[in-house]
Amino acid sequence: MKYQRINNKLFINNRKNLIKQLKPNSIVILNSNDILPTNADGLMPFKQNNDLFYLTGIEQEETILLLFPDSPEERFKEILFIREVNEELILWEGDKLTVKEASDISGIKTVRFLPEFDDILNYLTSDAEHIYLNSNEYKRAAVEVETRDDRFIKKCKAKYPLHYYCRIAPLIYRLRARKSDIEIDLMKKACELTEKGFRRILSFVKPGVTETEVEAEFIHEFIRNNGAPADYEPIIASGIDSCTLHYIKNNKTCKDGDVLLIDFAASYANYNADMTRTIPVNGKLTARQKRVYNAVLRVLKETRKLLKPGARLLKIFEKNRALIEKELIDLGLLKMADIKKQNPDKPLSSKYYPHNVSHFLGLDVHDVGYFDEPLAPGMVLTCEPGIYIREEGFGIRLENNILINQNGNTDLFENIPIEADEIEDLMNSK
Ligand SMILES: [Mn+2]
Repeated sequence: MKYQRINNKLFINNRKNLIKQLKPNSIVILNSNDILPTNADGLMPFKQNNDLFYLTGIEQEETILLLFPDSPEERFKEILFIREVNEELILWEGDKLTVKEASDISGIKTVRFLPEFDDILNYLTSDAEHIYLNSNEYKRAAVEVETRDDRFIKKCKAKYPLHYYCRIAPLIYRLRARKSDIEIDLMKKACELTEKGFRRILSFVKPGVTETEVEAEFIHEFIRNNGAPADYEPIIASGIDSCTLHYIKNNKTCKDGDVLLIDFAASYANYNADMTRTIPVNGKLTARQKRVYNAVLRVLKETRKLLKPGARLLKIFEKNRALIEKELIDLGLLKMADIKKQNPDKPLSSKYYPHNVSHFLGLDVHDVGYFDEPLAPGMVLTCEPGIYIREEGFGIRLENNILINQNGNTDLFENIPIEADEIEDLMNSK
């Protein structure tokens, strides 16, 4: 890891908050992600399971967390299991975590090596009533591979069939949705790196540069500042491809007169920012591009006001669509009379605005959280309206990251230029 070690109070508090919600006499077991294969003896880069990271801070593969807060033995209330190192492993893979390092990172006093796991679990289960296990319960997840947690669920249920099994995911998701101060600082750092990347490319983009070069400029800035690209495929889409929501080829030359839609951001210590900006390749929006730009910006500002404690995202989506409809009428793209007759399940505006305005943000880019529950302080959400006009060859999306607080919200992107004039000035002052 390249980031500064995180204060382990974060993980200690996260476990404390989780434990409060367990039924009496419960064991919790979470597994890390697998390292997935590519071809031959190749492997994909390792990405820790975010729930496990949230509770331990450990980024090493084959890690297991076991919590048993009601254990009669103090040393077994929290146990972290890590890989046992040997000389050959160190020769090939370098340092793995020592017991002391794992304990310092996580704040867990009892750290054991993996080969002890089965016996310790066996010893503890006779005192336990409930076993909480983890699975990916994100609504839109489409996972075909079996995870380490999935395999463990089968193994555990086969071995201990008479315990009561419970889902840990809903408890962790509600905790993860509300960020603590330490997490907010990490997210602010991700926003800061994103700003650096954006300012760098503002003085770089001109007709003739390639989308690939723009992507590389961002990554250079993120990595040299100890961050990384956020956990999604960057979208660097010039011209007509600004209308393709998930364009990821990023391989064209940017042309005079085109817009460049950039949906790319940094992560820091696994916490993601998520930014979209749309800029003129030649440093000056055409009159029509600017009209659409300002329409999207107005919708962003109006929708941002709705992100406050107690509000519900599903309701905000409806109000946001009404704001977009008004702008689409003013831009001459839709007629009020047609909107009045529209099928509410298939609003006409979806031709120009086929997505929703917001998602939770955090360790996952589409972070865990519940769209139908009231927003609360500590939640971080995106605000990302867009208008895509394929017949005119361009689309505009703008996306900021918003922290809900007691009184309303704070825009974590307040330092990232968004006004059309400011962006044009910065692009022309190289
Ligand atoms: Mn987003």
